[in-house]
Amino acid sequence: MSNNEDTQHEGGTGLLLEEAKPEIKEPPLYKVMLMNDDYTPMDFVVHILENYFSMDHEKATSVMLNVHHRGRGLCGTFTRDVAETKTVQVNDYARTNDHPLMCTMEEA
Ligand code: TYC
Repeated sequence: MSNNEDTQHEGGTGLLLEEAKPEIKEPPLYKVMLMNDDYTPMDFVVHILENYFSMDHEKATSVMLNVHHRGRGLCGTFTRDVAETKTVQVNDYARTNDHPLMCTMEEA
């Protein structure tokens, strides 16, 4: 089949109309980060990582300790809406429990 038959249609008008090429791009991804602070209990951070980021206890403990020692750490990488929802949920939950824990997002 020629390119003409494949993508262009004359449609009886005398004009050749080329089909728009579907442009499918991956959505941009965002990193959700946890910040260290001096007051949030370690158990609370582990609980957050298990419940909002589906980590098992061992992984959650290792990520929490990484944040504790290095200042910040990655919880996961998500599309924008999911990253925004998780960031807001974690900050709201921390504030509800009177902890200063900070969760942020940034472009991956
Ligand atoms: N630094 C906190 C403590 O010593 C624990 C902690 C870890 C806090 C990770 C926040 O994102 C955090 N209790």
